Amino acid sequence: MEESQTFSADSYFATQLPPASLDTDVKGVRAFLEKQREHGRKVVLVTSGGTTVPLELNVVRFLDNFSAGTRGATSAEYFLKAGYSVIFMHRQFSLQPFSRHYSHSTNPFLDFLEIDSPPPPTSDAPYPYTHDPPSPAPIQPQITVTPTERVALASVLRAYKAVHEQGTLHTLTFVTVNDYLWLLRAVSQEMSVLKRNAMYYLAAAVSDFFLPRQKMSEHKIQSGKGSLHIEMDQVPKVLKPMVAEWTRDGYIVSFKLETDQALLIPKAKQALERYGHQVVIGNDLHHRKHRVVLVTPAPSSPPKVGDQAKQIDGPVATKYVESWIEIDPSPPPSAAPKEIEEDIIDELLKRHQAWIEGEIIPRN
Ligand code: 9Z3
Repeated sequence: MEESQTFSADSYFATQLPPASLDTDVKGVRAFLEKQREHGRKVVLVTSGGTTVPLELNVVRFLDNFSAGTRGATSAEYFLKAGYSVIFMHRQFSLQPFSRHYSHSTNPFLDFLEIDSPPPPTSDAPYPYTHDPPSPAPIQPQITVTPTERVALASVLRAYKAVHEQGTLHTLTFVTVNDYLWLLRAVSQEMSVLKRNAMYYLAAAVSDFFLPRQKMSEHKIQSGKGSLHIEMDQVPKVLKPMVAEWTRDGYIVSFKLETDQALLIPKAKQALERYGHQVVIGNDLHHRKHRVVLVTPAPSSPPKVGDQAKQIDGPVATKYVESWIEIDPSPPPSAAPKEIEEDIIDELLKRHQAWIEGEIIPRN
């Protein structure tokens, strides 16, 4: 096997092929953005779901990344509710805004439907005539929603229809980490015309390792040779060119996933230090639905007394601020259902507005 190499973003895009749908996707994004600019809307790119890493060119097997797409799909709904337009770039078949309430196994949709009309006669049903029966009139079944589900479903449906009518949601799909990287670069570059009115909310779970196409077996890997050894290369850290080249003045929020909570703050600080973007949201796997931490470079003046935020020291002279967002992990059954994304988006909207108004000075 060839030596593993370190890909820069430039060498990656010079050697790996773009997905076949890239040009069409870019045209769709451009048209969408034009419309949003006419209406003066802010736009957020939400990435969601996990990327795959194929092991063969004619792919039979692949490595996958954990993520159901709940964070991305839920967040997209709260951005839409706040008046943002959303480019929702997600792993094919992962959760999507609105339909997420009733898809996969979370809330089996068919269980909430009832058929009110009588069933059509079956072939062995007794027939009242001696002559040949006329062909039966087509029966129009009446389908209704279970009464207990109507209020919730109507509210989701109303929001879904309004978003479609306003044309504020544009959906793109990826499967592999290669699709994701090409799309991320292209969409970021298109969105850069919005300057500070653009936000990038990178919630997708992206593989750190991949197999360059030059090293992939063309056909299905055979099992005859015993154990399988694969050496993967590192996926380039695209946040760096995204901040420095692809986006102009955009507000970039990345997520850091760890399984050891003690690593969240140091890893978040390290990412801000390396890439120079605006926010890292740290979440640990097992508590991600009710506890996250927003880490940002400290403003030039220290946080005001009474601020929830706590100033923390960075590795060099830079100071960082950590703000924890938590919701009750086991609320009483009588409490209104609460999603942590509502509070995350609420906080980000304020910070993005301050960024637009120039209260936050870029560090680079
Ligand atoms: C996240 O951390 C997301 O919050 C989750 C959401 C994937 C945990 P679900 O889709 O889960 O609701 O089931 N996303 C970022 C994960 C990631 O790949 N981060 C990279 C890293 O941690 C940096 S960009 O190194």
